[in-house]
Amino acid sequence: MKIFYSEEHRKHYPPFEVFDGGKRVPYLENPDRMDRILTALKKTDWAEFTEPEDFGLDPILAVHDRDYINFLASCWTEWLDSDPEVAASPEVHAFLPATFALRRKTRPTSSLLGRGGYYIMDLSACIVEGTYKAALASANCALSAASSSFNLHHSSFALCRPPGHHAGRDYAGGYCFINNAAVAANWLSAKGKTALLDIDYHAGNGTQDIFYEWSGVLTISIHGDPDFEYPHYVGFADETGAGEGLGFHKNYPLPKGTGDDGYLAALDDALEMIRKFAPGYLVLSTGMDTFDGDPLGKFHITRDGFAEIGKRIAGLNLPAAIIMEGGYANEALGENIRTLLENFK
Ligand code: OKP
Ligand code: ZN
Repeated sequence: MKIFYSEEHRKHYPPFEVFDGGKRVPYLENPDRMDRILTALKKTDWAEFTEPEDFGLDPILAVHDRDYINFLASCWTEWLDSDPEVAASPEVHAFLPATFALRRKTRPTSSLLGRGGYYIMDLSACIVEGTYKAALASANCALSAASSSFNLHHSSFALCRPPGHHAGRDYAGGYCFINNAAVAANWLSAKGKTALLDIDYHAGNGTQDIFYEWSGVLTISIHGDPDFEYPHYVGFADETGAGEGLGFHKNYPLPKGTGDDGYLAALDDALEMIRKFAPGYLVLSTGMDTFDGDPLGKFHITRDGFAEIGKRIAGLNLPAAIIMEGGYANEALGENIRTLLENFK
């Protein structure tokens, strides 16, 4: 199976993020995550590592706002120019606004912090020198996987970092800047009917937003109930799409403590909905933070659970572009991914 991977992610390694309560902590979405997966996959005889192709900005601008992408592109150098303290020791700093715009009756203003608070939704999407290039390379991994799944009619894996499913058309959040899976699904939808299934522990709010009023891509997310979990304000069961897209979005908010059985029941329902939609392609937003003991999750999915989840999704018999999202139990991450992917090789 082709695995699309770029070293470009390494320089996106902010020195901190800010947790609930204002706690400044080491950045959880770190390069070690990729190393763990690389190590596990290199031990197999089926992982075929490939550099992503460069697709340019057009497929990205098909799902993202141009001014937002321009903001990502120049944010760090503007931040560096704006503050001598940052310029003196850039390695201990990250760009992070402290005021955020509500989407109701607000507009992006021209100052850097005005744009920052408008285009960023939380304190985990820290921007440093390498962020924009890493985000572009990550999107190119997803596009390369989409194109490979289309050309070879076989599943492929995009080892994306930073992840993407919290990023909307014009905002970053939850470690995400460019919505890799949405970019890939939008690209694939021009080739044939496409379904996007998001199995990350957190609701795929960005993906939901991007496709909400469109029937071209069926989007489904299985996640911790936003009533208690990040991203808090979206991902509820009664959100099913709007306008032309009504009926083409589905959320499965699940309770704290969900284990393999509860999860697989929701998954079976989701897979039934995908079968009825009868797509030609699948995009799988793959987060491993449903794992028992993940520092950001409250589910108890086991390794055997991941084997079964992979088996049932592979049972759709669709060429899948498998896109890496979250997963922060680094010691288990490599083997968990390998276990899931074994079903698609
Ligand atoms: C990204 B992905 C801690 C604050 C939450 C953001 C989590 C982003 C998850 N209570 N920080 O979906 O894995
Ligand atoms: Zn997640």
